[in-house]
Amino acid sequence: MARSDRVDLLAVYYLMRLTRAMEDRTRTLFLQGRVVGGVYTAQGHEATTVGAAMVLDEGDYIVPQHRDLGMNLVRGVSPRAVMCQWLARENSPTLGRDGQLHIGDMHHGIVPMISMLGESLPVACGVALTMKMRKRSTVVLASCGDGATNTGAFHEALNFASVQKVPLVLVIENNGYAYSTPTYKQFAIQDLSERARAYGIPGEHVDGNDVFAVMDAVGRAVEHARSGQGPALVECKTFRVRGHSEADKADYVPREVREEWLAKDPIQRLATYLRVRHLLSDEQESEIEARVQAVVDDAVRFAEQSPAPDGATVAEYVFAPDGPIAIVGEPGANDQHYINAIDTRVNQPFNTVSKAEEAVGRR
Ligand SMILES: Cc1ncc(C[n+]2csc(CCOP(=O)(O)OP(=O)(O)O)c2C)c(N)n1
Repeated sequence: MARSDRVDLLAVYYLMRLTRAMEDRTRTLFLQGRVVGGVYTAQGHEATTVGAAMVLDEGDYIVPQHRDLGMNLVRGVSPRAVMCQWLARENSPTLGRDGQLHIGDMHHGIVPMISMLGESLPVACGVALTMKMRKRSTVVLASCGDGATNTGAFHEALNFASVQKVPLVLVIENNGYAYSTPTYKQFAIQDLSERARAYGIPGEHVDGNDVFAVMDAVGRAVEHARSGQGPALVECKTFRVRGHSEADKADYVPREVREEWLAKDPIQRLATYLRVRHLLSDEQESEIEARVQAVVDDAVRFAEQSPAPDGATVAEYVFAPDGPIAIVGEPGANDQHYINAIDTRVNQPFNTVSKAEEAVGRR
């Protein structure tokens, strides 16, 4: 049975629509001057971001990137939290210190992204290695854009993951551009999935605007990783309908390319599929529409009623007051092995369950 046969398609449809509606509303707020920073959307990616996360199990981890609102929503991050993040309010996950999706939530299995492209991937390998060493059947799903696949960290991560056979699934969201650089100026191969062969791991590419193709391919990769066979890669070919950010008009995208992709809108495609098969009635469509709007309205209202952070505390929570790594003694005064100089708190054996983990339970 294909993986997509096992998911609730109306839930998928709702989450894809919610993802788009959240971003649409933020664009409006941005134009009204109510958003503090930039707005980075992923209109057009919804089948990839929602579809990929839908096939995970509850205890799995994701390591999402800057356009992965859909993944965050599937994993249970609340629209209120996201809106507070975008409007830089104090009760956002980063306490109003970051206006983007640089958020993590270990209770929902979300490892926060690193802003430097590609750098999250070795971290994802580390999480996957930990799961393997703890003999968990947990899978780690990491994502990155086409541009990020050209960083050294991407290649080091895939090589490491392959050699160590860690349970990592890498989803490449190939939307044709890294900011304004088209893929043909980034790499000389047709499909990024080809890169998997260089590391001896399975790789396939799918239409990233077809949520069924995404769920089935990522589902296969997840099963491969969960069964102990090591990492797998899925390239989802999609299109970023808006600019890199709202400050970018994306006039480097040829009109015919844009039109071709607009005709393949992932939400419309799923709606048509559901309609033709009588899986989505007019009444259900209206209910979903109303629910999406109510959730977005509630998130905006909640965020706007939330206070901005107090300027006097701006440096708090930015630097660790008592970081895990301590310098022992004066330089040169206390010669010892590097490993011994590292505070014992970060030097626990792998099978030790930390306090944070106890709090989260099974993870
Ligand atoms: C190492 C690094 N270089 C540049 C940037 C600035 N930057 C952020 S997103 C982005 C575009 C990334 O393109 P891609 O990886 O294809 O992902 P997309 O934004 O298209 O989803 C750039 C250049 C960065 N964050 N990190």
